[in-house]
Amino acid sequence: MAASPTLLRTQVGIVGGGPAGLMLGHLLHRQGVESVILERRSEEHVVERVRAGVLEQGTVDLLMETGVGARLQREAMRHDGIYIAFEQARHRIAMSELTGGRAITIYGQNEVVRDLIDARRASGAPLHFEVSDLSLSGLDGDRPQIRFVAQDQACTLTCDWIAGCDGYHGPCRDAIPASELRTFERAYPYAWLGILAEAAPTSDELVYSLHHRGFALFSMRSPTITRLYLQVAPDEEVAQWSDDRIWSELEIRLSTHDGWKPREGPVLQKGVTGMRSFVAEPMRYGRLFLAGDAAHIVPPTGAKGLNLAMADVARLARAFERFYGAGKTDDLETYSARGLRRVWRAQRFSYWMTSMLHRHPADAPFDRRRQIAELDYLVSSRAAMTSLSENYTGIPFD
Ligand code: FAS
Ligand code: PHB
Repeated sequence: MAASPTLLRTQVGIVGGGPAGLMLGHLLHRQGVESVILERRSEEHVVERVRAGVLEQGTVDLLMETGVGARLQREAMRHDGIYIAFEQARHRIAMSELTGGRAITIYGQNEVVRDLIDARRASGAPLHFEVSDLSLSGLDGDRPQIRFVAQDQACTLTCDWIAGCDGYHGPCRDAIPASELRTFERAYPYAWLGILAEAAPTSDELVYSLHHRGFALFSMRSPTITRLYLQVAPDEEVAQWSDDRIWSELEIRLSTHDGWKPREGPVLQKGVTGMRSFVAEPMRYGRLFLAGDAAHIVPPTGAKGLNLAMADVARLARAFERFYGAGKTDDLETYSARGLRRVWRAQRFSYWMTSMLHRHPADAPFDRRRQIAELDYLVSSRAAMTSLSENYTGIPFD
């Protein structure tokens, strides 16, 4: 490694090449604002990582309006409703009808990431994978710096601003002095075992199911790929679950009296995901702005994580546009407060969906009956279904 670091300069240094970092880089490039994206993992890892699958209306509109929605438009699946199932019966919630036409779109997070990387490459703007030893400094000055190693070369990137889009486990949030940060957390006594299967979906829309053996979710990625989840213990080992055991448990928890059940097929991927709610306040410290999972985590039951990240970077990009375009810092000043209002609304909705649809180990028979009554009320009340629909399809981006 060369003795002296390579010195680099940019307007916005972006840590993290997940959906938040890549989308922010894309929006800034369109505004003529320079940025450098630094990602720790390889391009293959970031693209192949199986995560979100449900896009809110606001996320789809953002991707379309900013020129990275062409493949989505060709390949994604628009869903105007979802099913809620309990006691072996599916109940459809006509979300579009109840929200004046808002819908969800099924398009894998890794497809969004692939489209954004292609756009970044086409723009020629800097995107570095496999960087290491990344650290931040000077956040409370006006020339913050990011030190990192890329291809065995130490580098120092001097920025006007830094965007921490490095997820829950990244270094940016930890760079904020503990005295300046408050965190709020809730861990759930269960996890999700998720599989990707080569099987044509047998339902045209998602099915969220509460069974006395636990939660199950029927989702999809395409006309040939099904995505399914099972509630398991928080410390469950995926090795305990053979494909046969997974399919028989899915059939038990999802099958309905009308004969509906998922079709089996080769399991392409399986993994266990922990469930937590987490919020860091504020979402800004000096010249550092946190966005996406770096600032907040929601349990995936409400399908909000990726969409919150997109809402954050849309708001942050507009704030940078006002700063570089008009020298105004007002939107930068309000970024955190406006972001946290949206985050806590998504936390409330995700907590509600999670508590309503999972078996809690400490549940008493009273809770079981109350849960069924909650679901029965939900699927028989237009007001309740409308409330779920407006939250699930997503509140318009601010
Ligand atoms: P990410 O974690 O995606 O990206 C952060 C990036 O920063 C990573 O690539 C990481 O490698 C990089 N990084 C970390 N440390 C670094 C360092 N020191 N230097 C450089 N780079 C560094 N959300 C939904 O909306 N709908 C769903 O259906 C849904 N399903 C989910 C299913 C699962 C199984 C999981 C785990 C999550 C799901 N989510 C869902 C939530 C998920 O999509 C996240 O919200 C989303 O990935 C957040 O994006 P980012 O904030 O970009 O964080
Ligand atoms: C998914 O398709 O991966 C998915 C769908 C809905 C959720 C979570 C995950 O709530």
